[in-house]
Amino acid sequence: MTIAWDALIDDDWRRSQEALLDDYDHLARQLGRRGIDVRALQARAEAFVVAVPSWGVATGGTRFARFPGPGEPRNVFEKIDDCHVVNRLVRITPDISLHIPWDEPDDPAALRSFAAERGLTLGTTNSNTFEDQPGQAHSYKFGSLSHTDAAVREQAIAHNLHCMELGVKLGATAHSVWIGDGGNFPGQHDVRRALDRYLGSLRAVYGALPDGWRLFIEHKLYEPAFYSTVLNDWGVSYHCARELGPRAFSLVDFGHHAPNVNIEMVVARLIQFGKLGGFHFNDSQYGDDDLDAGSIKPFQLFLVFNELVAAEEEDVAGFDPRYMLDQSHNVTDPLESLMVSAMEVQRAYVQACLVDRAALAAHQERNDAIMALAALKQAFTTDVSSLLAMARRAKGGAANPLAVYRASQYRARLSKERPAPPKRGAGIV
Ligand code: RM4
Ligand code: MN
Ligand code: MN
Repeated sequence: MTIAWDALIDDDWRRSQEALLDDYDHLARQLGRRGIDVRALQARAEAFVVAVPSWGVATGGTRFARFPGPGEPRNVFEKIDDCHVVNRLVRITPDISLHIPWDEPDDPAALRSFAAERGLTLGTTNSNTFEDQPGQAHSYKFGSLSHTDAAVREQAIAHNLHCMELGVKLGATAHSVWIGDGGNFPGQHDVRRALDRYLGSLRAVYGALPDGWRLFIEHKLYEPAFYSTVLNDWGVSYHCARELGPRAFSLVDFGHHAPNVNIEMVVARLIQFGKLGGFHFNDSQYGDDDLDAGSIKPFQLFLVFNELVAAEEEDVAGFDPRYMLDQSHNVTDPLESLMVSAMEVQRAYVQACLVDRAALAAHQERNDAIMALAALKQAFTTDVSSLLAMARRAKGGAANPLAVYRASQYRARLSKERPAPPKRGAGIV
């Protein structure tokens, strides 16, 4: 499909530039009064990146139903095309996190160059041992890496090794493991032995980690297991990452905690212990809702970035988190959700860069709680929208990605080019 993206982006710019430049000048003066250089801040906004999940460009679903949208990608190449549109407009999502086997290419080299031609990389592989695949010898119904049966564990280990071999061909540099292992009934599991088995399996995975790679382990409180999970919280994740070795790290998915958990505290501790590997950004109201990042609790997202930016500015040794989105788009056009979410994550990052850290430290030293909060709120309430738009513009992206996307009629055209397959089921993605 040929869409004149550059022309659409320019049209949008012409329409919005007067108001945008006005807002930007105002922001520059406002920040100037606080001793902040707007250009330096914009450079940080431009350098920010967050990866998109290959599984996020299709409509998600719940265990009740999935309501597919028009023009859904039918294969991994079409998924890359969609990711390209997102990055074309927002310019901060040049990397893709790939789910195997959902998006396993027959020809990895072809996929890698297909992505590279679009300015995209495939930086992280994600294994899937939470469902069975056709022709698989052993079922994961009762677990995978922590299964009681060594043959099942071996199969799950082999799948992870396969993901990493594939990832090397794709140019990936990290492997991410999330398992659905756990129990639905008290007594179903010997919880200590299950964790021992999980760690034993992960040692084999870690041992096969390619040179220069990192291993991310992702904890989750519940679902699909509703009573207990093997890697249930960040403490267990930290323990396992430490047991495994220096290239193993904990990955924080926003939706995987108990309600009201102070996620910024979790983040701060993992930074402090040198084990923060990365993020799966999303938002939630009740549980692992996988709603769009920044849509429910933007202040929480900001507070997480407050910890991240503090670590970045302090040059904390080994601090190099990888940012990814991981959401389920059930009622929106997935590409619109991905664009908005990426920009919301970037907004939180930029706002956190505005925190007057010297003032905050002084308030903390004096135990001046109200002024400490005020320092954070000053940064959080600063409207950096015009700066984000200018950062996009500087990188060839759209001032208003949603407006340009809608003007392009991309989705309407896709629905003709990608007719829906006859049968579509429920499920996560
Ligand atoms: C899980 C977890 C994983 C994701 C799957 C689809 O809840 O968040 O990261 O790969 O969902
Ligand atoms: Mn996740
Ligand atoms: Mn999840």
